[in-house]
Amino acid sequence: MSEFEFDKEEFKKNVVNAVKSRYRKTIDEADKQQVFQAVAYTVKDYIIDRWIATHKEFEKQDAKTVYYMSMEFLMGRALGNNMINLTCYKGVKEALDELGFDLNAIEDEEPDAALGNGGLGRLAACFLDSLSSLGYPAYGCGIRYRYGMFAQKIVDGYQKEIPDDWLRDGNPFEIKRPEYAVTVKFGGYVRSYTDADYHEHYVQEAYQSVRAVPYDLPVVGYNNNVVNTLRIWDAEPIQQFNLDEFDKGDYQKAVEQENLAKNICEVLYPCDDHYAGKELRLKQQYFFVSASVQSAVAKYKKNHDDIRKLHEKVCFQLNDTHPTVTVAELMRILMDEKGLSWDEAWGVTTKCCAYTNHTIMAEALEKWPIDLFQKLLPRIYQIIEEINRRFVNEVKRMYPDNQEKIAKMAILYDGQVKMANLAIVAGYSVNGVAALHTEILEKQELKDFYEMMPEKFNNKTNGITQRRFLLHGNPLLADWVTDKIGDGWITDLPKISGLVKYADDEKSRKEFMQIKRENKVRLAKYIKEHNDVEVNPDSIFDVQVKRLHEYKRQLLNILHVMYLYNKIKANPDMDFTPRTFIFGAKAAAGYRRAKLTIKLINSVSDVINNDKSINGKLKVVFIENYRVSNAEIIFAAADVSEQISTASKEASGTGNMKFMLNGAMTLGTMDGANVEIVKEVGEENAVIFGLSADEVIEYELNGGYNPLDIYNSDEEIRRVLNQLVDGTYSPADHELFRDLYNALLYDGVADRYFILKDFRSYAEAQEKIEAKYRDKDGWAKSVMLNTARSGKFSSDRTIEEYVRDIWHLEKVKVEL
Ligand code: 26V
Repeated sequence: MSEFEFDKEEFKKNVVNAVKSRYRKTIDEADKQQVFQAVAYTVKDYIIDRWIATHKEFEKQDAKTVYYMSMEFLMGRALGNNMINLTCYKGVKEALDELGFDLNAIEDEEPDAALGNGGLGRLAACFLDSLSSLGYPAYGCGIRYRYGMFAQKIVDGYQKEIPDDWLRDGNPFEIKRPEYAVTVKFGGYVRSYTDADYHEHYVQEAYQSVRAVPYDLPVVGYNNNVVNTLRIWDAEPIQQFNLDEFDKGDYQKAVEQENLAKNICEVLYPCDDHYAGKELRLKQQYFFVSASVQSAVAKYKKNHDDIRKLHEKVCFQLNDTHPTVTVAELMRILMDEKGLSWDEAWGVTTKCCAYTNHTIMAEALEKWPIDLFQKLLPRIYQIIEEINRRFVNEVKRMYPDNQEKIAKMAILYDGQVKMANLAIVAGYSVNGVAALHTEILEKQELKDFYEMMPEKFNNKTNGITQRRFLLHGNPLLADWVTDKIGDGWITDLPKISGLVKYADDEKSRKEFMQIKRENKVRLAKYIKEHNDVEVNPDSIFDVQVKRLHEYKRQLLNILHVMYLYNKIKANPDMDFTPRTFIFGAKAAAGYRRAKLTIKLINSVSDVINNDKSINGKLKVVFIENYRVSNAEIIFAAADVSEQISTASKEASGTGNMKFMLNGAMTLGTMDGANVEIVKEVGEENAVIFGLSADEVIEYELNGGYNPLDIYNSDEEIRRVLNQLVDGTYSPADHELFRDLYNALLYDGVADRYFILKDFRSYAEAQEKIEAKYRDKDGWAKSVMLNTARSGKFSSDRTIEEYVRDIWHLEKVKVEL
């Protein structure tokens, strides 16, 4: 493929002109934000031609398209990634240098598009990058939240949530497409009648409606001219102020429609752990699903007559249960608007929809109270009722007199609409996101469904895009890799195994570790600027960054830090390799225990970082406002990747893969994709500890275990626990951390996440890490092999598997 020919002089001219026409300023008068905007608009001009050409090509080839339906897309910043994928990053860097600007500083002017919480949202973003880079036709369908994931401030050790007004300065890459706006209806009731031909008709009456207006964002493929679309929907009132209705005295209705529109896209729910029957969330789900399905059907109808063949050109992938109303909305459109019979509509729908499960945590499974659901979506509810009636009959036929099967599998049960059951019944594919996770779905969580319809189940182990997380995030290592093995790895990550042979070469090991050190210096600088803490780049950078959850066990990590600190205090001369423990995590605003864990980490950090007597052997840093942009810097600098979830709870994890790619060693449990990572890299190049998933599940079936046995018999653990409540880390209020103490020892199910049970095994694993690190050559070899054997974990591989087994798309070639 021909590299895009970047004309530096012309680029400079365009940027200078953009600053002039947008801000009436010369380039030397412009501030960094203005230069960012000018550069972004200039880059967008390169994208536009490719975007148009891509869609011409899709139409010409009449290509099948996947619609990736997701409440979350955690895109991060766009400028750097777009330049990388256009292959003009270095050219732009030079151009800006010559204009007197530092590209890194200009990139820092862009707010993250944080339209997601964590793993599920970032996976969606990596998938879009891979779809474009592989040349597959795709739309991401989501919501244009006015406020994304909150910005986190740490005040007195506590998390404070600040609204993330990410659109304040405008989004240079988006295009509003009012010509594709559609109407979405809520509430009212369903009137039915039979026409002269004895056809039943259903009409929603007395509803409220909003106008769904799409904004399109380009998703640029790597060096292939392909540009797909992330289509995010905004809600506007149908009429700004309806004088007509006002005149009729229907003032209230006009105001209600305006409020409905204002509320729907206001915020991303900043939680990913706990289902709560929030009406607004259901409104959000139906809003973006209805708009997306309507626009997909309209697009299909433009070039095709027979709606009965929709599945030949369209596939909806449901990213978790959140967009599951897709099923009923498509049935509604096919029957009520296109006149298909139930059986015809069902035939099409069940060939169009596929579902991905991302969690087995029972609290996260979506179920809506029937009355709420029915009131908000009366026609959709009717359709779900009928789907349920037919499915329950089928279950009764297969398992006569088996009430338990119905209790577990029915879509409507116990006054609730169970979204996972609907997705499984109507979807033609159900996939988990790592081998272990899929196995647990089949054998435990979804066992009954698996027995009834095994052909639907399959695994798609997650992946990440190497273009953001190595090429953009770690330019030093990326250049070094390319130097050694060529640049094939950028579009074919398994080629990175060409590095294996360099792991035995002393000079290469030195180079690799020198790059790691420079990346540690870069992170140390970031920490100094943001936390005002000095960290030693020659210490082990031991990192846990991810959402804060009890099951992810940040508490295990910090308890172990407290334990180490006790040891060093007791024996100041002990042989100890200096360590920097780095945390980054947002907690859901209403998740008290998670927020208290953040406070604990910061309190421990305060005590330890200020204790001169330990000579800087230990440092603890909590990085504020963890997000995609600083994640790139953090992964590049890590020595140790903490993946310490209670086995069976982490469906896959994707941070684990980003660390591996950047040459960090995994310290983890046999959970999620860690299992596959260890298999690729070899047991000798990772450190594994703790209970297995089977053991955890076995304990759980027996109601847990008794942590007091450990507390009573292990003096060191007891000391650490007592320090939670004796004021060591909270001198002003000894009771501050009582809740954590109680959760570990006394709560209903005490130590539900097996922290004390795994503590000793974790502490030993940490000793192994230290021993390995001391063997400089051995360590360098191991972490190089981590990079070299990360090939499997590219989202390009994941997408190829989705295409092969579920979506059946053709690649499209775009020439300019
Ligand atoms: C669930 C809920 C429940 C209702 C409230 C809002 C909300 C928002 C998101 C979710 C889904 C959480 C599931 C999730 O993020 N799973 C993560 O998915 C990653 C990608 O597959 C995977 O790597 C992580 O292991 C898994 O925790």
